[in-house]
Amino acid sequence: MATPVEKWVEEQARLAKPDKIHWCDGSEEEARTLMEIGMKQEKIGETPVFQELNHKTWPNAYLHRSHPTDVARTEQLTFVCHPTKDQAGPNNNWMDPKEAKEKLATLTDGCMKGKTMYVLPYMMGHPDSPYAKSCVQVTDITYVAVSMGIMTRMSKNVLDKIGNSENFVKGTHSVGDFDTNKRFIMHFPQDSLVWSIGSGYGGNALLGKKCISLRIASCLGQKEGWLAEHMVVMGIQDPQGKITYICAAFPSACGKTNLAMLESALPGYKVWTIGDDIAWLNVGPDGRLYAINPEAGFFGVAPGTSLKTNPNMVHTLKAAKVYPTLFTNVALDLDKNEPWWEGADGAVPKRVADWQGKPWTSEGGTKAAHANSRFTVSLYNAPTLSQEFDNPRGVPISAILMGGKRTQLIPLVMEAFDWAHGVFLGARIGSETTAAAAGHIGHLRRDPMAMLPFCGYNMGDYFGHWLNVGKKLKHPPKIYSVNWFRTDDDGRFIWPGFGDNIRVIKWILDRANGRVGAKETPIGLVPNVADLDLSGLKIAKDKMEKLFEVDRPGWQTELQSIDSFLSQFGDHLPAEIRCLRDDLAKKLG
Ligand code: OXD
Ligand code: MN
Repeated sequence: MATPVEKWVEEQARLAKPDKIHWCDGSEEEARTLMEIGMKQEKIGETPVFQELNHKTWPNAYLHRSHPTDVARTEQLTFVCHPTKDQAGPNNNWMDPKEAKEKLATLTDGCMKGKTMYVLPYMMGHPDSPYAKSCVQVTDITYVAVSMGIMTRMSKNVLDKIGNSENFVKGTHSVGDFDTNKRFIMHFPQDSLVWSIGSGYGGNALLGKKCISLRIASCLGQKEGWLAEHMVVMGIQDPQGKITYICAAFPSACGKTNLAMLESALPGYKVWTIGDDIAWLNVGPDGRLYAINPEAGFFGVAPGTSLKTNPNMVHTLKAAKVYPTLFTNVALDLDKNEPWWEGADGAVPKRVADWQGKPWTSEGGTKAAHANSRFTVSLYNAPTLSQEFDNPRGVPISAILMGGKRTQLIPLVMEAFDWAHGVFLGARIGSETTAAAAGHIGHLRRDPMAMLPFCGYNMGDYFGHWLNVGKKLKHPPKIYSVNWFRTDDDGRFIWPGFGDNIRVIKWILDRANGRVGAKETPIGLVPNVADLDLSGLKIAKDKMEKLFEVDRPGWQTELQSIDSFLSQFGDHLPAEIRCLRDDLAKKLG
């Protein structure tokens, strides 16, 4: 008798009509075979799917050049198909599930003719974790199969674990013919299903990532009483050797990966990485909030990564202990056959091919690497990997940081008065947009908890769910708004960021341990500048103070912008959030 997984795979194959079906086991050996196929047989246009890089200097590294129209998440083509539009909320594109499935079935019909269908059984989370989810994806490109091997815990054991159960999250994926008019990333929370066609880009095609671990998981979390969040999870070891765990939510390309493996500028502090993008947060038996990272790899932005900005990532990329390391849409140093990007270490190479393989010079006014070029690498290669990474119970969280890229107004750090106020801080997070999603760059967009593109249901209800989770916590973590990106009158960043962010984190740990006080302002609790460890930093006192001043007229304008954003959620916006908003208005006068 066929198992539910086998039946589902048969159904997918009947529709997509592949020549062959290959069940993956996630092994290193299998990855090598898939890389060979990607280098020798499979092509996107005229370009092989993989190209071997210089393994003397970049062990086990490969270059992937995507279809030129397929370089970022396409939010306009991403849908969440709940039975009603209201359930999806104004934060999601919505299509009736029946209509969506008919559309996708037409596009999928025969889309794998002449190709192999790879079946990927994988876990999000450690297989022994009570919080993990069993998943199965089908795909028709080696790039996705290998990337999923890096990013998840893929193994045939998952099939045994699922056994005769219907309880697994399904992902059906095909690159189709990369036609943007036939590209859709559709989510069906009721069926625990993601159906994606027409794109091979990470966030659109590695379905375990944004689609399942955030959009589908957020819906599961709402039902089951937990939170799926766009957050870093990290441990900070203090000079006494005590490790405190925190989470941090930032929109895409705001430095989450750098933060997750930061090299401390303060002596005696050390960061241990658990995750750089996604956290699943559950209320533990002791009433504390526990975090796991459901992923097993990094899918990070390459440009700007160097020994100066993120030495631990450079070491990770060269470690090659586990699985291949993939570089997508970076430039190529033609003399050395090495990956290159703007902001990489060393001088600009003499002969460079850009991300599309075209000859490039620095005089041409274009970037050699795509602004959203990426690396995909196993977390097990990271020298900063936390010993708790594989702990099935996760780690207890003492503080949650939330922030965005704001060049004005928002203080460097500010503590919420309590959990509910923290939810309000998170609900109004805004960020100047980056290259991780297709569209304009540099506009302010509200991005609550950095989840706007990833919350799989009405965000008004999501704020309510956050409030409810808080009520179940006996020891809720403190919530902080942070902003590393304030600029001065000349447009220069005031705060050095990167390894110096540990100074802000130290204050947060000091707060958690009751070692320092804070100043109450209408917007939240800010540090007394004297309590921040600024040793060795040269920032003028007036500039430092500017980082914490409350600019009332600026906040009045901000409040209007927050109001117009939150008003779209209508009755779904919890009364508690409305009260907190009115409170803020009153305090600002
Ligand atoms: C990502 C993103 O890829 O947020 O992590 O876009
Ligand atoms: Mn992300």
